[in-house]
Amino acid sequence: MGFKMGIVGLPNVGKSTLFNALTKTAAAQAANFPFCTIEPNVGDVAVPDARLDTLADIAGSKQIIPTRMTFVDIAGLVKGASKGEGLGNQFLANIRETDAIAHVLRCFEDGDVTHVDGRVNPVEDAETIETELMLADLESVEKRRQGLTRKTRGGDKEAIQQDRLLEAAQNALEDGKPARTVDVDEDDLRAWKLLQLLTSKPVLYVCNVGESESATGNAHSEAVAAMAAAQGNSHVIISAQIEEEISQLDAEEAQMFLEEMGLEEAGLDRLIRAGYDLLHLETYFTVGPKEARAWTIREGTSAPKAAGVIHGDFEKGFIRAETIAYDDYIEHNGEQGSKEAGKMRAEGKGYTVKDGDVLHFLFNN
Ligand SMILES: Nc1nc2c(ncn2[C@@H]2O[C@H](COP(=O)(O)OP(=O)(O)O)[C@@H](O)[C@H]2O)c(=O)[nH]1
Ligand SMILES: [Mg+2]
Repeated sequence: MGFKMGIVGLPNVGKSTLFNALTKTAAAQAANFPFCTIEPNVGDVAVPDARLDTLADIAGSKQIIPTRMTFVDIAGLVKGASKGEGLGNQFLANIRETDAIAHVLRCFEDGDVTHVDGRVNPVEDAETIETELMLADLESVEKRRQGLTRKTRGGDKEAIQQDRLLEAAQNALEDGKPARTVDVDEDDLRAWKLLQLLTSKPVLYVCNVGESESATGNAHSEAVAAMAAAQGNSHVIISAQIEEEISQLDAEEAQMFLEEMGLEEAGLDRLIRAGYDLLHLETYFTVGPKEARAWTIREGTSAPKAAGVIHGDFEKGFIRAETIAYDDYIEHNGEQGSKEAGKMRAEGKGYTVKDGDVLHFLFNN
């Protein structure tokens, strides 16, 4: 299925530096893991999860395969972008295809790096970008509503639903609010998603701070944190430059470097996990002597749908899922021990997979 985060922000805020750090780390892992980078501005990165290593250890798995998330470096966002300035429409289309937005904000002071507006003010920068995205949304909403009038008059149910949702978005946008502030009913969620409004995507602010500030943040990142909290959005503090340096080190060197900087873990790991949370994603595992593997699902996914992430046939022919909760698997030292302790459950079609479940699917061909 593959979840995609678009990295957006004004020019010179550190988007590409961050993207390069992400993909360099991924490239370094590519020796161990199958499949890697696709296009110059698109990269697949492993979702860090210590549980996977623990499971592999217990099962003696030969191979460890983490689950992945895609990052896209989206260039060209400037003031006037909604009117086609910069790369305008092209990058707006790129954003449309993403599931969520990582909005990079410059929080570092560095006289050598030009800020497009000549000053460092991440909160205003965030507003500049959000305004462009809202303008682009407003334009597309108006256009689409016009395009729907004939069908809505004709009583087309789907068109009427679309128009109702577009109207709600239009009201919010005209109020200066992003489409993500619209309350959408469960029944409308699918249609709402299909509208692919730029400002309906969940957003995560990435505060790019100076090298010496990555552990503590600074006054700029504090301002962003306050803004994010007021909006109900989350933020992470990262130094893109440090992350790029770390991405060039081997694991042991990286650990030493992190300790020197007073960091518990690489900022990239925090960023990837924050993206995972933002999208309400969960992980389940398949574990055996050959491989231990992590799979991504949305919160609330049924067992057959979860099986479908591995292969469509698993979903179609789904019979049941032999299920062991992660904690049980650890406590009883693997599958055999869990089975003997009565901790392996046979779950049917109605089961909602839980984060950390170790699953084995039975299906008809
Ligand atoms: N001092 C400092 N410079 C940075 C940092 N992050 C990026 N830069 C520099 O800012 C410039 C623009 O970065 P880039 O990643 O290309 O920005 P983009 O236009 O958003 O993709 C480059 O010269 C980077 O080396 C940082 O954390 N600190
Ligand atoms: Mg760039």
